Amino acid sequence: MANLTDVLAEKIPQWREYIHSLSESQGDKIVSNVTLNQLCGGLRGVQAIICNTSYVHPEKGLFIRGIPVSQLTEKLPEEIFYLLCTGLLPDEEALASLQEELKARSEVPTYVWDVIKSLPDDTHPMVVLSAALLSMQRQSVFARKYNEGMRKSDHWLTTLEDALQIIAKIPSIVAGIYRMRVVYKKRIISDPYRDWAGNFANMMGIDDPEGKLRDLVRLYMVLHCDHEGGNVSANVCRIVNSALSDPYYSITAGLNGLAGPLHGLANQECLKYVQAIEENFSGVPSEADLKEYIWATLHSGRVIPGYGHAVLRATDPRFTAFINFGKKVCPYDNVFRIVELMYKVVPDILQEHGKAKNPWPNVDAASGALLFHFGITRFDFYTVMFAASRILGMCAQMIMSRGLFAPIYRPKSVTFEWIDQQISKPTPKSKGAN
Ligand code: CMX
Repeated sequence: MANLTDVLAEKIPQWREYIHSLSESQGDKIVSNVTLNQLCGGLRGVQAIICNTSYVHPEKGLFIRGIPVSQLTEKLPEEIFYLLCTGLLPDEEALASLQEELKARSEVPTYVWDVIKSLPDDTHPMVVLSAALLSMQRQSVFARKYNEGMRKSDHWLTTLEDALQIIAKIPSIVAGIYRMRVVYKKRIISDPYRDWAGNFANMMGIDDPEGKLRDLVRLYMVLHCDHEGGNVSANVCRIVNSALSDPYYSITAGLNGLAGPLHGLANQECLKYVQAIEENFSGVPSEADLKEYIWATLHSGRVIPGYGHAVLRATDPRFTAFINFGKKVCPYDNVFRIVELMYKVVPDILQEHGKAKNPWPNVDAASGALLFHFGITRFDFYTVMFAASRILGMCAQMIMSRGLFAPIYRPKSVTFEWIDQQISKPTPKSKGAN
C-alpha cells in the first residue's frame, strides 16, 4: 500500500474534481434551510460545512470515514490519522512508513522548551500548549512556500508537511508540559522505538509495568481525534485556515476554543465534579444520595458536566469505550464507581428536569476518571491530552480543505432590522396549496 503522501496525491485531485463538477452542474440546488431558532441558537443542526473525515450520527455517535468508532478502539492513533486523511486504513507497510515520517520530524527545537519554561507558574497548561505550538510558526513550510509564490495545487502538500511536523512533536511537547509544569520533574527523552502514543505514555514517566497506561493513552488518542467539522475547535481551526493562515496559527486558534468549559475543558469540570461527590460523601454515595446531589446542582443553575451534547441524542460510544476499558482495569476505583453510578442516575434526572435535549453522557463523563486512576491527578492537564488527540483531526481537516481549494469563510451576518423584515414577509405558500 502506498504511503500517505502518495495516496493523497492520487485522491485529492479526484475529490477536487468531484466538488468542482457538482458545483458546476448543481450549484443552485438548495440543500439546507435555516430557521429563526437555528439562527439564534448557535446554528445547531444547520448543514453548512463539508467534512469527510468523520460524521456524528445523533444516535450512533462518531463514524470515522464511515467506520463506527467502536470498531476502531484497538487501532493506533497513527492508523487513525491515515484513515482520517485518506479514507483507508493503512496496511503494515503504509503504517511503518508514516511512523518513520513522524520519527524523522519528532525533535522539538530548544526554544520551545524555553517558551514552556518561561510562562508564569499559574498559567493554564492549555495556554502553555498554545504558546509552545504558536512559537513554532516561524518554521511553517506552508507560510514560507506561500511567501515564495507556491501554486495553489501545492497548498495541501505543505499543509501536510506542517501537519506531520506538529503531530510528530506533540507527544514530546505534551508529555514535556506534564513533566515540567504539572509534576515539576525532569523531561523524559523521546524513544524512537515506541509508537506515537506509547512514546507519549512513556515520556509522562508514570510507572506502567503492564502497559495499561500505554493502552489507555492509545485509546484516548483514538477516541478524541475528530468529531465532524462543526464543533468549536475544528470549526475555528477550519475558519482560520481558510484565510490561508498556516497550520500553526490555525491549530492554536482551535485549541483556544477547545479550552472552553462547554467544550474540551468539560473533562476537567467532570472530574472536579466527581471528586466533589467523593469528598462530600467520603466515598461512593448511595444512589439516593447521589440523586439528591445531582438535583441540588441543577437547582443551583449549574450544568451536570459530561452530560448533554449539541449533536448526539444517545450515549456517546466513546463514553462506552472508556467505561469498558475501566471495567477491565479499575472496576473498584471509587472515582470510576461514581462515574458508573452517575450513568445510572443522571439521564433520568435530566429527562425529568426537561431542559437538556440529550440527557446521555458524552466522552468527557468518563475519560478523566481513567486518567485519575493512573495518577494523572491535575485536572487542568486533561484538556491538553484531549488537544493532543484532536490535533490529528484538525490536521486531516486542513489537508482536505486545502486539497479541495476551500475558499475563505465569509457567512453573511444579519441585523435585528433584517430579522424583523423577514418575519413580516408573508410565508410563501407551498406548491399545490390553495
Ligand atoms: N446539565 C444541565 N443542563 C443542561 C445540560 C446538562 N448537562 N446540558 C444541557 N443543559 C441545558 C442547557 O444549559 C440549556 O439550558 P438553557 O436553555 O437554560 O440555556 C438547555 O439544557 C438546552 O441545551 P441543549 O440544547 O440540550 O444543549 P446545547 O446544544 O446548547 O449544549 C452542551 C450542549 C454540551 C454545551 C451542554 O449539554 C452542556 O453544557 N453540557 C455540560 C458540559 C459538557 O459536558 N460539555 C462537553 C461536550 C462535549 C464536547 O463538545 O467537548
